[in-house]
Amino acid sequence: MTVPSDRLLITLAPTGAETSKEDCPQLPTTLEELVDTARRCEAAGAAMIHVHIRDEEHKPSLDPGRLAATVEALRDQTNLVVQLSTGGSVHDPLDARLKVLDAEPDSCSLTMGTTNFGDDVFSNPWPFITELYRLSQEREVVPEFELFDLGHVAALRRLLDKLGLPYGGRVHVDLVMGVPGGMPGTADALVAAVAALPEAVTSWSATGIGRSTLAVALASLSKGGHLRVGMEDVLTLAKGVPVEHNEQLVSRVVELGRIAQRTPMTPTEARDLLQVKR
Ligand code: KMH
Ligand code: ZN
Repeated sequence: MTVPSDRLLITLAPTGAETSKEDCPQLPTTLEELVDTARRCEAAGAAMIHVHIRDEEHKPSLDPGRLAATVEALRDQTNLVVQLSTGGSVHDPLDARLKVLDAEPDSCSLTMGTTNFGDDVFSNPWPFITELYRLSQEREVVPEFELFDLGHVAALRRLLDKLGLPYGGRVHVDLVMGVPGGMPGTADALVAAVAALPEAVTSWSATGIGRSTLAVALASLSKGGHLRVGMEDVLTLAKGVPVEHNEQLVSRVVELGRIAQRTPMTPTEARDLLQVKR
């Protein structure tokens, strides 16, 4: 199957690690809430899910048993491509982040460099990047390269030159824009980042954090890119209007895609695009 070029991959990032349940009770943090969100967002047009999990106190967790149970539940109750975050929270140790692959997801995020992250530092030293990449090749997990900055584009080029192509042979990138400390969430920055991508990149998506969400989504559609949306990245629909459910964010980009004459990709098409194992 070759996925037609008018298809739009929508990746749902429903939870993240930064927002607390206290501040945002509608954030899906339990397994039940996550699966329910995933089902609703799949029905609305999402094809892949980028997953961060929480513990029983709703705090970010990389517990191996919980991760495995989450992958199993999402596989059981949705057809979505399941991508686990290896970024975790800024407080997670590197060894726990490597162990995420033990849960055997279809895909994993792989951030291409250290970045200032608001008042914190999101640490991704080069030896960690290469170890995680080798592990993803060995375990046959398709990485999604997360680029927070233009320097991360150069790091991706270096990684591919040194260690070859990912499992499956496709190179899928997500531009994460508008993080305080990373590249700005603007059309100009998106155009510059896309122009700099290595030739080996076969598909790319973009997401704009907070108020940059719409500017980035529209710029990405204009450049033929795909989209990531969800409450990991944005908590308001407009100034003072909170997101009540992730489905609202998916539905909004489905509508933007319709205007841009892009049809949401099915999970089966996404599997083909990314060449995930199952
Ligand atoms: N929570 C951020 C520190 C990823 O999922 O790979 C890292 C992050 C990236 O969200
Ligand atoms: Zn994430």
